[in-house]
Amino acid sequence: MKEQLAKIKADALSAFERASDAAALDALRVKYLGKKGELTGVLKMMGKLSPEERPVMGQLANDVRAALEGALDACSEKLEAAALELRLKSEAVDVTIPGKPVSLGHRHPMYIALDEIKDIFIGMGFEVLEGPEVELAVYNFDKLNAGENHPSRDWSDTFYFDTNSRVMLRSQTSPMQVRAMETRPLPIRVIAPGRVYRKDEVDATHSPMFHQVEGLVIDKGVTMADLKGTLNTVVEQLYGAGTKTRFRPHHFPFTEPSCEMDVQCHKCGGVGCPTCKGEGWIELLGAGMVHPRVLEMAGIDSEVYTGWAFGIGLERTALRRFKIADMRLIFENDVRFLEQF
Ligand code: 2NL
Repeated sequence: MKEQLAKIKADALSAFERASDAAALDALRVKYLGKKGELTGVLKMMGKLSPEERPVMGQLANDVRAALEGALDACSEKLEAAALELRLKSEAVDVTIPGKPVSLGHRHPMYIALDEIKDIFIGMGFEVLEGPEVELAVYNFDKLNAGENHPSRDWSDTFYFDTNSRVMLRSQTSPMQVRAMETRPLPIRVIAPGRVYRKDEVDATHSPMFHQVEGLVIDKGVTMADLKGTLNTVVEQLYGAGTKTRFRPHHFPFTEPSCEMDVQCHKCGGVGCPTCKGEGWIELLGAGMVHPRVLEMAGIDSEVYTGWAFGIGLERTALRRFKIADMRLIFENDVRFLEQF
């Protein structure tokens, strides 16, 4: 029996050492120490021993059990440590592997042009105003001195929401400036960029939705000289120092007098070329002195205050700035086109 116990101990210890994982080790535990295990099998034979031998064998059997249990624990710890090591190795993140390139978008060419214009005006102390694209005709037309029968009110020119022609998609960003005149303390220096809508057929130079920047200055003693001086400064910043401009008389219902401003063609320097259609000049914007009636309707005393205003179409500016031939490219959002800017 003593030999049996010694053999069990030796077999078990070497088997434990060789166990490759926790499941195998557990199977060995059952094999040697379990209820039907080898050690239990030997203990069951204790009854056949003499009373003198029994405690000696009992002690020996207990020693073997303790040795096996100790060895089991040690092997189990070893296996766990090895398994952890393996996991750490296999799950390790190689921080030196180069990352996947992220393709960053960028600003739309027209917003690049808009941001340049904004920067120039902000630099001169103007504030930027934004507001609703769905407007009341009162703000889009009436308060801007466009009379009941003004052609721009036609259903063929304007997108209305109701049959009474009260609610519409704004056709210019001036409604925001009217709100500024009604609510803000004077003096006022603002620009209002944004989308505007007119019922135009789509072609290379027209779109029923386009972008406009309007500007408005109101203060005591403001004259046409301020209009010209400010707009000339803007043009020099946009197109370079020394760029020539000219002002032609024009008509808008909301300004009096009104004008259009041309810049000398940057391509031919004013001689005449395809870019300026032989004119030597390129039309840039419309402007004028705010009509006294527009001031009065906004609650401003036109005997004390005067102002000037302008409006410029952004798409046309961007087309020229980036030498784009067709306005439709601006709105199609084809990345092959947009990525060029
Ligand atoms: C153009 C012409 C213009 C204005 C817009 C304006 C706004 C107020 C009062 C008076 Cl609140 N005028 N805006 C003035 C002159 C011309 O736009 O050709 N736009 C594309």
